[in-house]
Amino acid sequence: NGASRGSSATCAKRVLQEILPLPETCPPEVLGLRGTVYILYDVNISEGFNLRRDVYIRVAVFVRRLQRRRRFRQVRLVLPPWPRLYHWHSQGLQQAGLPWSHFFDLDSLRRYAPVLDYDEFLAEQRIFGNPGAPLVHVAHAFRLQHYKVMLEHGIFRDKFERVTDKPCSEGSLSGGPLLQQAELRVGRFHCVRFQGSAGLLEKLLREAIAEDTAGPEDADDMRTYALLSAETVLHDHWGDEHFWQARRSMRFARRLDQVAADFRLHALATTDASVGVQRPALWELERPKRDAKGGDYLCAHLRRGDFVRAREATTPTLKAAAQQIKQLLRAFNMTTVFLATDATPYELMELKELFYRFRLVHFAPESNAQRRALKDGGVAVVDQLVCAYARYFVGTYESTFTYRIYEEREILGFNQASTFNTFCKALGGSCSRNAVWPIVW
Ligand code: GFB
Repeated sequence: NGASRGSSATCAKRVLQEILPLPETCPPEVLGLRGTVYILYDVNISEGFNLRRDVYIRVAVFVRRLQRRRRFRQVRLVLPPWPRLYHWHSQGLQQAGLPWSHFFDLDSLRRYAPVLDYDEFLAEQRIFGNPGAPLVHVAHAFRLQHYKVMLEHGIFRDKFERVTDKPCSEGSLSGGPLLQQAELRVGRFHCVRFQGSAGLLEKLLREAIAEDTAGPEDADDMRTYALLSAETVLHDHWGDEHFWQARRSMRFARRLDQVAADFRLHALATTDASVGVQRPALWELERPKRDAKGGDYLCAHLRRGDFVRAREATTPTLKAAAQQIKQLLRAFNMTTVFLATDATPYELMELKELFYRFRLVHFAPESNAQRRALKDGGVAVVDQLVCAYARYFVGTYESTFTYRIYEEREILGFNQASTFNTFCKALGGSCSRNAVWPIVW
């Protein structure tokens, strides 16, 4: 009913003026949203920030490919609000339900894959939705689960199946807290045993679409699907050029970049020009290089917290870590170490005492206002950015936080020897090192 739902000009104007949400509706075809398939996804609540970044890449590469299919030309990937993560300890900060724009440059992400922050998704739904019922209908939600036995006759096969032999409900938080969003109403909820790479999700979605589509007249309706526990899904091809394009598009929010750049300037006398890193404004224009020099400091990412207990065999003591850092500083004729760590204030004090002849620099927000603005997740990003520009980097064994810094330095153009380094449990011992996964252009 075009008359009651508004003219195309009015709708388009309203969208452009960004006066959403409106208590009025516009038909989806007016906005070019006809046939749009929204894919929501979520990650198990226990997973940390940096594994979540990797899960994003798996899904973004999949969705970008999916766009090539006629049925999915209008696909949109909805970014799940960041729940308060287990590692974000600070009290008195609003750290639940953060948008992706708090951490990442969405324009940059969007030049790789058609993503929407959750509030943008809601706004899009409201434009053509039913004004009296501000609920979003999720046609199918799939909670992905691992198979109990992965190998069949010794072979790993990509496969999935809906679980019918056990009860399956939305009730629990496992699968992530996405479905706790007040606006979402799930039509059909399924538990699905899933094993394989993201590409297999296309089959899962097509099956669901076929179940929902009664005839050609509603084939073009807009629909929303949710994938829960998306960390179950593997990369289609880990580490190939598509992985790296998606990774390069994950530029941090400019605000965070600026805080890190200011800190590098004031605390470490380092500018982009002095470190030999001049990034083009658009990630697509970046070109391979290996001549980044880095600031006159070493960065160490020293993971503490749960690693001290859960990974005792590979995590160095504070003393052993300090010995290794000092050995590196001497070897590279440097005097300054920037320490990125989730150590407690008490551990930090202990560390400072261990560096009495060297300069130990650590980032902490300069004011309460800055702490409130950055939040724990933003402070961690600043740490990663400062490490990314160091002359030499050493990180923690099997920490995804460390791995994301490796990747950042690969993009910035450092030589591999200055990047892929790992703390050992003790100085001088032989130990397992993190994998070396160089950038592919
Ligand atoms: O990012 P993440 O998954 O890395 O989780 P791992 C660690 C979190 O701890 C970060 C904080 O997201 C930060 O919130 N953190 C760690 C730091 N290092 C630093 C640092 O240098 N600076 C700041 N500011 N914050 C995973 C865990 O950790 O390891 C899982 O998420 C599990 O729960 C797994 O324990 C084994 O990969 O290091």
